[in-house]
Amino acid sequence: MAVTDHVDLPTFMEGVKKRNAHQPEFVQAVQEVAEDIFDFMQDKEEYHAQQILRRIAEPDRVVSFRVCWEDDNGNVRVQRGWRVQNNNAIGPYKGGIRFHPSVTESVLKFLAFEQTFKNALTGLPMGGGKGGSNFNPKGKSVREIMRFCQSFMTELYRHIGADVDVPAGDIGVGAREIGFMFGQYKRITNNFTGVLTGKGLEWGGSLIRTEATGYGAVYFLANMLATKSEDLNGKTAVISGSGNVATHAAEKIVQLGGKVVTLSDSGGYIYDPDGINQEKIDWVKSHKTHRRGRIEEYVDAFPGASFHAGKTPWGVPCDVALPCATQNELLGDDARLLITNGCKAVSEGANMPTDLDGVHVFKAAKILYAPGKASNAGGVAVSGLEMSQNSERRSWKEEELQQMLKDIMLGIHKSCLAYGDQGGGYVDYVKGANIAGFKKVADAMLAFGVV
Ligand code: NDP
Ligand code: 2IT
Repeated sequence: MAVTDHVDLPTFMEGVKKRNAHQPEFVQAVQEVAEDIFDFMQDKEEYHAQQILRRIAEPDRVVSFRVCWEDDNGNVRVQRGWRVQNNNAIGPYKGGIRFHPSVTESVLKFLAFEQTFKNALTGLPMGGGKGGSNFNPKGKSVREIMRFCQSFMTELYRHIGADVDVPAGDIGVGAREIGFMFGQYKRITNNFTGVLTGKGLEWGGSLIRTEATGYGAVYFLANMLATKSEDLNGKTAVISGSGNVATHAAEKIVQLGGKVVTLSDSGGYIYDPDGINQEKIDWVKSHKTHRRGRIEEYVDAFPGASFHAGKTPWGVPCDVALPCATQNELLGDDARLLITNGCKAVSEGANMPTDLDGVHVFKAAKILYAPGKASNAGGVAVSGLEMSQNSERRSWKEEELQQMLKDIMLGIHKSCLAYGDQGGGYVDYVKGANIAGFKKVADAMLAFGVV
């Protein structure tokens, strides 16, 4: 094969920026991956010649559509919906749906790009996709949410399928919304098929899917600590968010003997010096999901705690930290503060919660730092197991699934070690995850030729 002129990293990124003007989250996600992949590709002519990274960083397609719905007062409302199908080299597109006013094409493109590597890391046959809308579920009635979900699916159904693209939940989309969307899909197509994951247990869902992301992030954290002959027993944990991922991460930390002292939402964080035990976690789950309340009301229920309006929890001293809310919620200064306060390990439950400056701070300090694409992969992994169960038309037992989740998280940890071990007791988990995820997708793409 002829040796081509290789573009260098800055030139590559210039092109990404130019082609994706005004999409800062997408550019950020590509930059974080490209920093490691350019190193790795140095002596791999075929990846350069076949423009593999350039191709992975160009979604297969982005579908954008109008979503109209009527609110309870009879007003017509108009939202924008998207499905980004990033890459299906190793399996059908797979990834969640997010409903949040901050959703843009840039956010969904970054999430679909990250999902491509994450899904490869699970070892299951899933490509990368993501979808969503700038619809804000806060303050909406359940019937409004139902009408929105039905309208969203009335367009989305043309683009998905059990062997084509299988969406799931993400911020603002849980079992209830998946139910409304599945109901509409089935109504339009007359097909009862595993077209979504995160379904209810009565209609094709999998045990432990709800818990899987948070539990998996803590298993990954425990795997990292084990490399230093440490565990979670007696460790203090700072967690952000108070949704699905945050509450289940908190639950697993408590089960493994740790003490969780913070949770948060977009209004601020609560600090509970006595520890957020299972009873308090159950209160938060019910408060946030059924009553759709705010985290600040925690201090009324548990007066030993304090609420810090408009702040993130990274200044609270801890041994381990788990950002589990949203992207770019942990900045460079937060990372420096965590390290100054003695934080030893960070496991990302959210997608890209640490900004590029923060990532560089964690890497330079050589702490145990797991990027979301490795540590939060437990959720999509159990989604993959839900797909297998749907194909087999049967349900596996909880113990089997718990063990599979643990094994998959351990497998991802091993892959990170294989490509991220820097010697001298330091593992660069970002590099390990990026290379291991990239390699699998890249090798599949090479097999397919220029398509
Ligand atoms: P939920 O909707 O259940 O909870 C989201 C939490 O994050 C809420 O506490 C919410 O606070 C907070 N949050 C959302 N947006 C913002 C924002 N812009 N600023 C501050 N806080 C915010 O979502 P999940 O728990 O499912 O998702 C959390 C993260 O985990 C996301 O990054 C998601 O992509 C990622 N993830 C989720 C997986 C899953 O299986 N669900 C799998 C892998 C990753 P508020 O109530 O105020 O909005
Ligand atoms: O970011 C993620 O991995 C998810 N929101 C879960 C995706 C899925 O298909 O289960």
